[in-house]
Amino acid sequence: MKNNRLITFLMAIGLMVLVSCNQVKTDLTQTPFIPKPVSVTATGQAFKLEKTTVVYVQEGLEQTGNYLAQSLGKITGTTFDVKKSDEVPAGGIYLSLSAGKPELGNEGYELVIGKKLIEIKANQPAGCFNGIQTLLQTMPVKAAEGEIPVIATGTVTDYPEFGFRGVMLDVARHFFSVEEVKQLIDYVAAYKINILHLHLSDDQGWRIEIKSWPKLTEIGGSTEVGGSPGGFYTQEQFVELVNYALERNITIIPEIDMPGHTNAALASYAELNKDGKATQLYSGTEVGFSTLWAKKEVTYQFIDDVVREISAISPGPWFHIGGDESHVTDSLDYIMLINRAQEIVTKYGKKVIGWDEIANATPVAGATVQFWADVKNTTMGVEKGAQVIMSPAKKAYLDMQYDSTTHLGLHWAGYIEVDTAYFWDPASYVPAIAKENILGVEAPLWSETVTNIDEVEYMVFPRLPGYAEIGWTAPANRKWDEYKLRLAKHGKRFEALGIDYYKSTLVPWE
Ligand code: TNX
Repeated sequence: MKNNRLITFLMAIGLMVLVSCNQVKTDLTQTPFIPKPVSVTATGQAFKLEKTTVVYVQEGLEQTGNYLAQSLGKITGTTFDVKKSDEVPAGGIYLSLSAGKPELGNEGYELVIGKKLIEIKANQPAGCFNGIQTLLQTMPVKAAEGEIPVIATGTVTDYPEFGFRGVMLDVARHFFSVEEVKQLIDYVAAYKINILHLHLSDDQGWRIEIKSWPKLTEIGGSTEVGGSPGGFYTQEQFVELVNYALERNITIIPEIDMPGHTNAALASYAELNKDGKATQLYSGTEVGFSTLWAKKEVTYQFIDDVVREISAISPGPWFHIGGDESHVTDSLDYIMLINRAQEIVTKYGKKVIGWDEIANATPVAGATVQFWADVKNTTMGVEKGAQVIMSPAKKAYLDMQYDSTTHLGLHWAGYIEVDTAYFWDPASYVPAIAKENILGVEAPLWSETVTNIDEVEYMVFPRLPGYAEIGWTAPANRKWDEYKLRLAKHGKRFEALGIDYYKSTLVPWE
């Protein structure tokens, strides 16, 4: 008798567990999407991703469809067919540019999940790509052997708060290989990041081939912080990265820092120095000791060649000229050099971005200042007509330590725990800078202490999904207490991807 009661009790528990699991699987509103979409409604049924499911695409969406098929293949370990179709098919997954909703903009989408058919509709391929990322978050990163992923039915309507949602990697202090950068691109694309800013030169290293100035990489690329061999991207490799990123809706912004942070160039070419003597290579971590010489004409020939060659292989609209911490450049020289550099960037068809110090010069039309520390500079930039990228060091610097026990990173701007990283609003962070002046948000990872992709992962995750949400989701929809529960569910995804993340005790990881 006792045994029977126990069995009944256990069966009841089992049934409750089953029901609650199923509820999650059929209630789309329970999916822990990051970034949080504008709206999610559930219809309480389920779509089963079978091996035979076909990805259909409208003309022009072949690449996006292939990306989806590949991603589904990674989940299930099988391959999926991609077929062209101008008609909505009866079943499968269909990508089309038929949203017909201007409010979705260039990057918004509508994801409609039915029992037999999943549709992703957008105005542009980028919107379909974002819809794919949302769809992928309804499934495990890797299904168990024989498991058929079950997707809750319903509709997601979604579009971003900011069109610029970036991450920066400093490949100059430590060099990261093409494979490592691709890995980072994959990780951040899943959170709808659409900008990768590469800090390609600094005192410790020059990381991109310039055919007209070959010693930049031969000499300037030969070391890094700590004195290891360093490295650089050939132009072909850079193009490979640009294309890999573009296939994931990410624009690469190249940065060549000037007039400071230039020791690697000054060590490579004697003529760029005031006294005509090449400096020594540098592998320490001090800043603010180097400068290009603004009064020499060869300096502008150098900038012209560099900007010309890099612009020719950068399809994105921007060129970042750095401009930060030029502590040994005379202030009039600084203004002259930044103004001439801006003319050169404009001549090669690119829009200027510079760190907030460039506001001390005369921002050209269409220029953007990247706020990292100085409110006065940034406000001046806006007064001079520039747009702003918000990268406040105290909130958005991925190289800042989580707390005093973090073994990597720096803390000059403070410790940035996962809640601190999440809890701020770009549009009200600097009261004098209004939303209409803000292009978007970027989280920079400086690499003085970060040497390989595992260490990158540890500093980037789990803060990056929060920055992605700040860039995508309206502030009224963002609450830490609710966000941390969604983030907690992404721990399993990080683990399945092999991402070595910081297990903050502020997040109730599952
Ligand atoms: C400041 S932020 C810098 C970088 C350093 C970083 C370290 C900025 C524009 N300049 O040169 O790598 O701090 O956190």
